[in-house]
Amino acid sequence: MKARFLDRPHRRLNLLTGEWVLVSPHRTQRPWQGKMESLPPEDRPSYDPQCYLCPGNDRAGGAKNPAYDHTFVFTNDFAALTPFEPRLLDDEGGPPQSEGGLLQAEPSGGTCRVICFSPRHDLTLPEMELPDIRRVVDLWVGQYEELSSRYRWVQIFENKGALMGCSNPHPHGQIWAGSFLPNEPAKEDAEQARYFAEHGRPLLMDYLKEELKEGRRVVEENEDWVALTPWWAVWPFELLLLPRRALGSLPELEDSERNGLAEILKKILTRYDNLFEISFPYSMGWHGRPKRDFGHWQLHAHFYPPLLRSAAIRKFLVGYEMLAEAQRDITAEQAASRLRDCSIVHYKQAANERGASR
Ligand code: H2U
Ligand code: ZN
Repeated sequence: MKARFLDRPHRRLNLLTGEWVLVSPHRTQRPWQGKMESLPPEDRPSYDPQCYLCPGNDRAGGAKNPAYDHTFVFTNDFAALTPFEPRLLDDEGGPPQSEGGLLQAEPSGGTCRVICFSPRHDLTLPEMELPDIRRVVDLWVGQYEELSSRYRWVQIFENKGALMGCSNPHPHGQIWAGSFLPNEPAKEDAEQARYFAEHGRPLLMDYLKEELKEGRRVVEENEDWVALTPWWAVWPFELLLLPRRALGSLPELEDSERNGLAEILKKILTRYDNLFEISFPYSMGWHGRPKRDFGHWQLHAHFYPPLLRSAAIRKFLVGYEMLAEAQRDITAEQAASRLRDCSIVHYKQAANERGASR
């Protein structure tokens, strides 16, 4: 690809969604007098009596958490998806239909769960020990296994940081499982199926091969996994995490691949935290094959962090992005290089070690 072309405004195609993104490489040099995010305090106690996720504490609605030692899962007390009630449809004679048929609705059943990664209120994934991150991986696998036998789409995700709307700093994620295929995976399914029909190979496997050949967007890799800033990234430091081998969903991961996943997670999330020396906010989630016979679908995880130039300046998806199309300010290559420059030793651990050696 010609370098000078990529220095000027251009568009890139998102292979997974079929949508274009506008890239404006030099826009980050503009002056900034807009919103500066205030930073949450970094020092948290290992147990917070007010936290609704800490072991032994009360939750809203009267439930009480057990004194858990590692991970803990419960059904969300304010679930966005609730079990399907066929009786409701029978009583009302099916979903409402407007006279001209333009106002459509369909039933949606499901369940929502909250998954606590650790009993420790003060930790985040990158600060946890590898065996404890592996426990989170196993929890994701087990939950996916159970819920995917009952639901069409199981969305495992983590909202991290107040900036992403996370209500509590206690390390946790969520699962929303529902009877329908939501918009984002539906787009990814269509694009992956189309490519597979044309080429007979999974789209993301061919894409990964190309990325590994070029190398510029690869941030971290090990024997089983590769983390890269995708060619079409929209969020400033977006990452796509891919297994090296063609596989569709989390339960297909071998034992060694689960260990490798824990290891690469610790590294990329440490790089994230080290970038601005803060607990880096993001939304991340797994996209696994929605049906067992979908050979075109490659398992992957997305990481969408909102921060752009510092711990205090975030990217807003507004204006042009809402009304026309997604746009980004630094290139995916610049972002990858910034992340590669970050240490894989967490800044808090480095500070502790400096303190201890004094
Ligand atoms: P966040 O990941 O966005 O912080 O969400 C935490 C979830 O925890 C949120 O979906 C649930 C909220 O509904 N919750 C409970 O299930 N019980 C509680 O007592 C408080 C919060
Ligand atoms: Zn807590």
